[in-house]
Amino acid sequence: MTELARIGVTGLAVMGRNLARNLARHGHPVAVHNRSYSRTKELVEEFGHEGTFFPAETAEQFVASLERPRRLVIMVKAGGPTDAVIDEFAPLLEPGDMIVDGGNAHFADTRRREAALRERGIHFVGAGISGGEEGALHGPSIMPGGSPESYEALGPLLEDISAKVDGVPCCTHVGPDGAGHFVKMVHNGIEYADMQLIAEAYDLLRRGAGMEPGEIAEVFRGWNEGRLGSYLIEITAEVLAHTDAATGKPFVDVVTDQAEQKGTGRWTVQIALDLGVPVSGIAEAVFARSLSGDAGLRTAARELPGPSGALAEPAYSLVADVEQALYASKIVAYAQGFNQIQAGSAEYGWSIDPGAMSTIWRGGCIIRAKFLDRIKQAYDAAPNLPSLLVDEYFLDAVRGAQDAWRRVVVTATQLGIPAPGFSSALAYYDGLRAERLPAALVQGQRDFFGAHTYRRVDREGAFHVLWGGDRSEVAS
Ligand code: NBP
Repeated sequence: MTELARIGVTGLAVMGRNLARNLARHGHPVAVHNRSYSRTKELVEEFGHEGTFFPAETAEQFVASLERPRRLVIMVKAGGPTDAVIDEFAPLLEPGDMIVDGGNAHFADTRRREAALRERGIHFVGAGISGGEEGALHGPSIMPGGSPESYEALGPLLEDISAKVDGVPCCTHVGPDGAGHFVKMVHNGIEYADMQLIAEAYDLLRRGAGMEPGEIAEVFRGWNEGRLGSYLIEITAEVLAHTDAATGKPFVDVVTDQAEQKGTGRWTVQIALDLGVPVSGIAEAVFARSLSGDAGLRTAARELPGPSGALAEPAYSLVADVEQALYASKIVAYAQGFNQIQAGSAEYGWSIDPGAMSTIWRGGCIIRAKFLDRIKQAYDAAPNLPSLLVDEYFLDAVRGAQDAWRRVVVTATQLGIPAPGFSSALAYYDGLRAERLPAALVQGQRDFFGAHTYRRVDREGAFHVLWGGDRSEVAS
């Protein structure tokens, strides 16, 4: 009997190529295919010795080289190319076969594709994959959606090639249809928030405390040994310590200060608006990137008056305060992201286990961090936790951090250093804990101009004041 491939990967740019190599290195015979055959050839020529590859020039050859039920992974550019590849391969497949989309698809597209392929008996699995190029090769965090049945056939393979932390794979079945891509989207949103908070911490230490990038790198190295320990803190230290070879200047000083984005952060905020979940940390991060990128507006506004941005004396005590502010704001960003996952899960009936998500984010992915263990513990203790902020550990952490957090926001404001992540996180926190919010006044305004009615604190029902008349209250 001819040997067949256990799984196939089509789309062999950086991600697909490394994922295929990862599968082969784990002893899984893998079929490989790409629109332009040159990539397929290159992969096999360069890395053929790493395992068993079945190079295919055509879609038909590719499908024919897969054992049944077929497992076919698509790793192409998200959007139109994914649909084009599905249209090409679906007619060649049989009921029971599985298509995995490992690209960064919008979860709504995944829902649409899953429903259409389900009609034809084909399982469509939208799988979020995080960790970039290196993760795909050495072990990413994998967030697969789709049917539980398809996970039975795919799960062991995906878990095998995923990152492991304490022997636990960073891959689990997230939930049906688009659940995997939804969770990957929120993961990326949290990544945006995390990066923005770190950038604000750097800005405060650089401009506020007057520290040099090399010194700040050392601070980040120290933080990485503590509760903030994470991939993003670790690489921040590396970037800050790097010197530009051409000029001898700190690398961070020769890079244009205009952050780019590919869209997953924006999606997270758009969907959060639809779900009515405040993810202000993620939103501020997306807006901060947009502001940084609007060169024309920034040039036009350069002369706006404000403080100079430096403390009178170098203030090394700011370092400890910023660490506290960073930790507290990070907790808020994650709390908001997990609330969005819970809201999405309720909206679409996905039954996502938030504790399991923190488990699979502990390794492989960009937001891997020590404190994800704490998040797991929090959801294990209370699966329906309304907010991470009310978990005992995080409550204690924020209680301990908040004086410093408030000082940092005040200092940033006084120095004219923008800290939208730190300050919006604090505003969210204060909003949550307020006994009375000014929303009562907003309800009054809405009733005044639009007769939108309001509810009372002391009686059931909806009411309206006859604002244009004698201002008596009527039940509506
Ligand atoms: P790209 O997103 O750069 O896509 C390039 C691949 O798509 C090539 O294989 C290309 O084939 C193929 N392709 C295109 Br473009 N249009 C096609 C079409 N109409 N039909 C068939 N194939 C088509 O690759 P990537 O950076 O490896 O990312 C792959 C997926 O993984 C994306 O969805 C990405 O968002 C996601 N992702 C990337 C990262 C990362 O760090 N890069 C991390 C996590 C997820 P060709 O060779 O013939 O042009």
